[in-house]
Amino acid sequence: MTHPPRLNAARLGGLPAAIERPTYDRGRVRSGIVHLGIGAFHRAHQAVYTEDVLKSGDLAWGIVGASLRSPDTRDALVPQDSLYTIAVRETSGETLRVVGSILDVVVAPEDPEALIARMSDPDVAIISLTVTEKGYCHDPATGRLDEAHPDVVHDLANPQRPRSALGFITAAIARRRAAGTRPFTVMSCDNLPANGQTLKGILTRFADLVSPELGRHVREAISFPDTMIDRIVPATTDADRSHIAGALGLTDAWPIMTEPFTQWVIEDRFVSGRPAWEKFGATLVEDVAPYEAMKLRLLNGSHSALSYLGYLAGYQTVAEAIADEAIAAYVAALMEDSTVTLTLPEGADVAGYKRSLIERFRNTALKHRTWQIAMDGSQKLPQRLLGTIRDRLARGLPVERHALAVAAWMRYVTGVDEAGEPIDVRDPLAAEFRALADAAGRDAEKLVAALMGVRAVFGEDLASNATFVKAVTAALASLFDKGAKATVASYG
Ligand code: CS2
Repeated sequence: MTHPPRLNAARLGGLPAAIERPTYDRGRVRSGIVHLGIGAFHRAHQAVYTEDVLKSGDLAWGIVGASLRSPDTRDALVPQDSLYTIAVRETSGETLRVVGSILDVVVAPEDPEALIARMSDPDVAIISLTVTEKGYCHDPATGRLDEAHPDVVHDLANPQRPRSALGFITAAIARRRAAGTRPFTVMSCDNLPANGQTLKGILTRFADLVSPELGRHVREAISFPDTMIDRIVPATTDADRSHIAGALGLTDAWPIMTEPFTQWVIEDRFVSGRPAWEKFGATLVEDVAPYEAMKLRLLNGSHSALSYLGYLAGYQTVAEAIADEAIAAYVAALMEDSTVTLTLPEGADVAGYKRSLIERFRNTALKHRTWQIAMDGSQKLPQRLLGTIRDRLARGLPVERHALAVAAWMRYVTGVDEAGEPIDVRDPLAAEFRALADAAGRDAEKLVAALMGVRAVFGEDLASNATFVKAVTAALASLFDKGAKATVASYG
């Protein structure tokens, strides 16, 4: 098969007229942002808001992307001048746009010094991150730095050759401070509760371990806005690549597939300025917490429940799972149960929000795999499900539906599906879960006791809460006996 020529700056003019593209002079754009974790989510979200800022004529905010692990994104993007396509898909059709806000991509492990140098450039005012939950090297149950994490241990011993986001940010802060360069803002765009404040706590502790003066400097000079970020971005497939090549007449090695919906709520706390993202749809507020709890508990909580139950029931994608009316009814009821725990943003139409979530999940043009969302459950459960469970228990409310989602996660991490086939469980604690599951066998009571003993996920309180333990055990026993489809039907 012959491929069409590669997308690049020189070929932009030949794109079909309907495809939006950069209209500003990319050669004049300065690098105001270094983004750590240049994955699909960033390219569908922050990079697009920033593209609109550049198009409006403010050229101070180009993005240098960094991969903290693999060279794949750099290898895909740099040969095409870091340009890429975003395909906004809905059941009725698709809109394409070529984005130019990313100027360059660097691969941290190949040359850690080069990344520290980029981050220390005086033009840089913001370091942003999408490194996923596990990239924070923290204890998910408490939100504190995990000082025994191998990357933390490594980075404290090798401050000039770090591996983790924490190590790179700290090295750049120290270097800028020594050079008298203005401080930057550190903006987390991951799905963590109070992501800015949580990162501040983790990073300050890390810097304190480097030196108390550096810790003080981080506390006083660096700002960490909280953000709520929302857009569904399934992993790109080879079928997507061929489809985009056909539409562009050019090969894009890594186009991004996403939905029309996009939302960004940002705490306005930037020590060295920021792009006017609010002109292009972002909401700047003083307190992100109500938006974030609503999104994490309703969208992501439902997503995790759908992914474990859906996977076990044999559904490949979220759209397939939610098309099962028993699952749809369960998810709607789960969201109702979560809603009472929320302090809503002023003027929020929560009923409309929940309806729109179900619609978004039903988008059949997005092939969002249940397996993709099921990844890293140990890092996701606390903020998506367990916080809601704690709040309901404290009010004496039943927790059966949320317990079913937790039980489905437990059933999933046993690593064997309902047909006896292996499940490729991706999680930093996957091996530990598998060993606990193998020892417990199909005994729900034993498995619940073993997994709830993992304090990094469940904390100190939940394992000794009889109401919760009983609810999870009953749900898990039913999942083992009757399977996910039959079980979910009795929880709607
Ligand atoms: C998903 C999220 O993979 C997951 O865990 O729940 O990536 C989700 O699609 C986004 O948070 C939506 O904004």
